[in-house]
Amino acid sequence: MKLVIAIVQDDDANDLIEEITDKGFRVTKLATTGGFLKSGNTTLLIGVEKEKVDEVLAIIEEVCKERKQIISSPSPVAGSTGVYMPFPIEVDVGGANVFVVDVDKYIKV
Ligand code: 2BA
Repeated sequence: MKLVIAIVQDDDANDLIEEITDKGFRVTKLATTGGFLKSGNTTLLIGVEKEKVDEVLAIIEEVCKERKQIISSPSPVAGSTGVYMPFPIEVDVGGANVFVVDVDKYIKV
């Protein structure tokens, strides 16, 4: 048995959980905080048979793949008195950090 630990963006978490459970896997969601940005992310614990790990990794890759997104960022109008104009900027979103850990023993009592 393996434990897949996936740290993903909050925005991707629900889609990923849905996809994982639809495919018959079991998952636990933890609300976590990144040490660098000190902002929220989501850690999923997925216990899975060894031969199914690649299937789980493929789902994570599909749902969480890095992509570009246009967001609207307010920018101060030069020389104005606090008037802000939104302007579009392209940012990278998505991606996942995944650890696959050997599980010595799993019991459910
Ligand atoms: P990522 O490398 O994609 O990491 C996203 C989150 O995944 C991290 O959030 C952390 O919660 C977790 N994570 C990544 N690698 C890990 C590991 N080896 N062990 C445990 N948890 C791990 P943050 O720590 O808030 O980092 C957010 C983003 O800031 C990172 O995205 C990376 O792009 C950047 N970053 C992190 N540490 C950095 C550093 N020392 N210097 C420059 N940029 C850094």
